Amino acid sequence: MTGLDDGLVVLTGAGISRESGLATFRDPGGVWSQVRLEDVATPEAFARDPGRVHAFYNARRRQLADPAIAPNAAHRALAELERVWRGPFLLVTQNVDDLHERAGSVALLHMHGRLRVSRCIHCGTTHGADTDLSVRTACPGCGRTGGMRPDVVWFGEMPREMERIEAALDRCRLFVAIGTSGSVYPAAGFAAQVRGRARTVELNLEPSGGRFDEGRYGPATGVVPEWVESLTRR
Ligand code: BV8
Repeated sequence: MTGLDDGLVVLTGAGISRESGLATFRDPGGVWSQVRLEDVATPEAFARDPGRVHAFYNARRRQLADPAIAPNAAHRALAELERVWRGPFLLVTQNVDDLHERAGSVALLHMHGRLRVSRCIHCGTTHGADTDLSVRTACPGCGRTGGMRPDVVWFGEMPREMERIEAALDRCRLFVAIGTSGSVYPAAGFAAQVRGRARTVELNLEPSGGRFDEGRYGPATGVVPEWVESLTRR
């Protein structure tokens, strides 16, 4: 039985933000049913048509800035779990929204980058991005235009802080995947990577098809607080 002193890694995906009003990617009506990822979420797409890629991310950034979009009970439950956890704790999110940090999570890592940050291709500096980006946006660092991009990880690009993630996976005794379809690697491979050494749990609207020691299914705002409660009331 894992205790509060063991290493814990939490992986989240778009499902945890669904009840905050942000679409998932692969559910019916999701992001990839509206636009092809090859057209907006690869370096090749950005080189081919930067305006189209900027429009895709500008629309998502504007939606995230809507005051109606706020952390939900699942985000808050994970922030509470981090506060009471005594062992090593790391929350790895595939999400580019900022709802985990707004809920109070601190030991948090955005392996696919962040929507509200921009990066200059010319000088490499990163900057807060709360308004639209375009090819005409001048870099606050070097002043050049044409090089500002969303600081997110596109398909074919290296996910962020993989060494830190691998170290946390190596020492964890409990791994929980929340609101992710397990479609995107390397995140989709984490559960198999720790199997046998850590207890693996899936908290999702429905089974993703991945192998876990335990599964709890239903909307994240119900399932995640209940699971946290089951861990912390012992
Ligand atoms: C890379 C950021 C090399 C921008 C995204 C094998 C090994 C390595 C790579 C590959 C491999 N096979 C294929 C690859 C290449 C590729 C890949 O995985 N392709 C897929 C399509 C097959 N991977 C890459 O290119 C990655 N880079 O591999 O570099 C490397 C490898 C290892 C080590 C070093 C280097 C980069 C991938 C990152 C791409 N960027 N997004 C942006 O957001 O626009 S991916 C995108 O998908 C999002 O980040 C999203 O988070 C992610 C995963 O999707 P999910 O979050 O799971 O969302 P989804 O809609 O799929 O599922 C939602 C789930 O929620 C569902 O299960 C649903 O039931 C549930 N749900 C719905 N409502 C609720 C709910 N659950 C609870 N409550 C609810 N209310």
